[in-house]
Amino acid sequence: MAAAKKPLSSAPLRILTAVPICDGHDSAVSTINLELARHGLEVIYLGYHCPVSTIVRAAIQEDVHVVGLSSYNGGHIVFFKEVVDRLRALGAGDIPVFGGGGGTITKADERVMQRQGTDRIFHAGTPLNDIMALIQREYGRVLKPNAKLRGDRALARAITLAEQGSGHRGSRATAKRRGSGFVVGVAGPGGAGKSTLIDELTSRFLRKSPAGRIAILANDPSHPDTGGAILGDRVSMIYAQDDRVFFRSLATRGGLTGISAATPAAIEILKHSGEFDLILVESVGIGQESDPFGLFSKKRRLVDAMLFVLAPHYGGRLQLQKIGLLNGADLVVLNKCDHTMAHTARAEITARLEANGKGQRLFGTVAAKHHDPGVNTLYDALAQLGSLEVSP
Ligand code: B12
Ligand SMILES: Nc1nc2c(ncn2[C@@H]2O[C@H](COP(=O)(O)OP(=O)(O)OP(=O)(O)O)[C@@H](O)[C@H]2O)c(=O)[nH]1
Ligand SMILES: [Mg+2]
Repeated sequence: MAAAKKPLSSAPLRILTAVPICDGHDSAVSTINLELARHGLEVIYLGYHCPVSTIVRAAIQEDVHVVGLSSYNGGHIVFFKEVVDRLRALGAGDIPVFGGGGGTITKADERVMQRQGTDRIFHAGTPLNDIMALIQREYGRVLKPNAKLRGDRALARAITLAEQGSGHRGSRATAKRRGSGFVVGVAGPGGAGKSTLIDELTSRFLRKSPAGRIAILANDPSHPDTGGAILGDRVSMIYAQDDRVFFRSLATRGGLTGISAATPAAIEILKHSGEFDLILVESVGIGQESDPFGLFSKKRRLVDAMLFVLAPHYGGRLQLQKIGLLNGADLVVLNKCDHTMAHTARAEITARLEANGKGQRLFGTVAAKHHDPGVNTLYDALAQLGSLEVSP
């Protein structure tokens, strides 16, 4: 089946998909996710076993066109209603909710669910092409400026408008100017552990700044042929599921700089809101020549500090020489120090940084391990750099 081609410049439909709490049936939604991305949609997938609060928070912050739930555990009538009710309670009742669950959701159940606010159910046997065509036809509305939106919803819409290139700055009038908005760019090769590390840093922030808020902008690549994307950083972050975290996934939409063209505006929007003490911006997995945050640019540096993450499999000393960002990074992290190659890697990277003569520190971490002492040391250095609150 040929995937539908979409020009990268048009704003793709964004959908949040998830499997409800106490349900591990994720194979259906995984099929649907791939198909949606093949049809040019941007999919933010939350995984299985998702509580209502996580789904609704994500729908609002990601400013999606629609929420799609895949439910096989038999609790659909109650669960879909709770999602719809909570969206409405938080001023986001205009985000439609639909779903599927094969034979476990009957036509009679659907009628009850529709009365409670669910848009529609895709029943067993519905061809995938029909599902895709209907979603594109029924849910692809243009998301417009809306002065009535408040809080995270207003921030999220401002970022959406920036993605559409309208340059709208959003919640200027409501800016509280509490947080200092220290912006840290996080870059490194694909799979080095950027998202895992950001999640662990988030857990330290939430513990050490009990009243503060943190924002995360996570860039992921769009598919070059279809324009679709599975924006997978959100699902790999556990601590980011907290009301004190504002998390937004951004697809690169054809840009090849390592970040979305809307990222600079999104950073401005978050900074300007005054809501956040710390703003972490993850680039897509990058190569030897990239400079996503403009460290070497004559124009403007996008971030206050840059954290470069490497895993031990970077090649050898020669490859290290070629990574330009090792000259510009404020903090350099060797992650996956649980790997046997880490010992040699640490020595090679230390030598590379010493040759720079800029006093750059190398931090060894195992981001996949909770409470890793290396991540603690890294967080303390980051907090010091950004003058963040550090309660014991
Ligand atoms: C595969 C499967 C499993 C796999 C799951 C693998 C995985 N990672 O997902 C395994 C074997 C692990 C499993 C385990 C269990 N399962 Co099971 N499982 C199934 C099975 C056979 C197929 C479900 C499926 O993936 N279908 C494929 C999808 C693509 O097709 P579809 O379901 O027809 O969906 C269509 C639409 O609804 C739509 N759709 C679906 N979701 C979405 C979402 C969106 C956003 C959209 C747009 C569309 C859409 O897409 C399809 C298009 O035609 C069903 C039986 C059945 N035939 O439905 C039982 C079934 C769902 N399982 C069942 C049960 C009881 C269990 C277990 C509790 C068994 C046990 N005692 O251990 C465990 C629970 C596991 C858990 N942790 O939750 C029951 C549920 C009964 C109920 N709710 O009343 C069923 C119905 C089997 C039965 N008849 O008893 N299961
Ligand atoms: N062994 C080990 N695995 C890790 C560590 N940190 C992360 N991982 C694993 O490495 C894989 C990639 O981690 P991510 O955090 O998604 O990496 P990423 O750099 O964000 O990846 P992209 O966003 O796709 O570029 C995941 O399977 C993690 O669980 C670590 O310290 N040790
Ligand atoms: Mg990532």
